[in-house]
Amino acid sequence: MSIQPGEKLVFGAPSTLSDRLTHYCPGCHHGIGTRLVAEVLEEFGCIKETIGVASVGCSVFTYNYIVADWVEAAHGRACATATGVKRARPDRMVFTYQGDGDLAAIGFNESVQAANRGEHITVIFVNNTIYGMTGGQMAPTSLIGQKTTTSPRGRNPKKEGAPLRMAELLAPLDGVAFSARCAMDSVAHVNAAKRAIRKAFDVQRQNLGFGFVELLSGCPTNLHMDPLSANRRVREEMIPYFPLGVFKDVTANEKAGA
Ligand SMILES: Cc1ncc(C[n+]2csc(CCOP(=O)(O)OP(=O)(O)O)c2C)c(N)n1
Ligand code: SF4
Repeated sequence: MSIQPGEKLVFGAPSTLSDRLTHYCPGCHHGIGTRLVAEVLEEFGCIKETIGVASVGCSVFTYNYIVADWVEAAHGRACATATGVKRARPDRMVFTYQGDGDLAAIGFNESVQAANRGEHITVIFVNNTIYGMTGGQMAPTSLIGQKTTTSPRGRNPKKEGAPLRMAELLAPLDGVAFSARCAMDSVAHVNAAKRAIRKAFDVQRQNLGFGFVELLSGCPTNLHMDPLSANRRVREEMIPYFPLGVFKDVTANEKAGA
């Protein structure tokens, strides 16, 4: 939108985002995650050298919004696809943007193996504790007692195990340079999420290894909540189980050891 005489732009969209309206439901945090990635790529001035790998899930249309080059991966295979892309074009900034069904269920093996190999890719993992696109099935991250279409009596840890904490699970692997969990339910948390995303791209720029950011998110549609309640759920139910923080940062270790 052009600025008229006498008007001052106080909050604009990054040049790395297209003008298209998003398909995300009202109150979905995918829009915030998409914007944060776009802002970081704009700040790094590397959008023309960036290749995104789209996963399968509500996040897939991110390729319509961030104006990088994109490759579409099969469901769960984003880290494997990104491995090939980065190895073929090590001069490119390569990232995946994946949901919890995609990364932690069908793609669990590909994700862990890529992290363990220390692939120089950045992985943005949107954890909304449910399969969004397909109508609300249980994910590996669904909370204990959470009712979904495939756990109508609530997730039972004796049958389905405890929810996976991916940021902590990946952090000890040698190939991982950065692993953090953030949330998108408040301005302070969104700002922290942006710092973590910047760091996860920065370790790739420095060829230090695998960069991972988990973003706790709401899915009002499949949780059958209004946007405010879904936001509150992140704070009151998700964060107590999925603590926020940086679980590994090799650059911090280097500084501490220097
Ligand atoms: C091989 C394969 N199996 C299953 C599906 C169906 N499917 C599409 S999206 C999806 C789950 C998406 O959930 P999630 O990754 O949590 O992302 P969200 O939609 O919540 O962002 C599934 C199971 C598929 N497309 N391909
Ligand atoms: S179904 Fe859920 S994850 Fe998908 S766009 Fe809607 S709110 Fe977001």
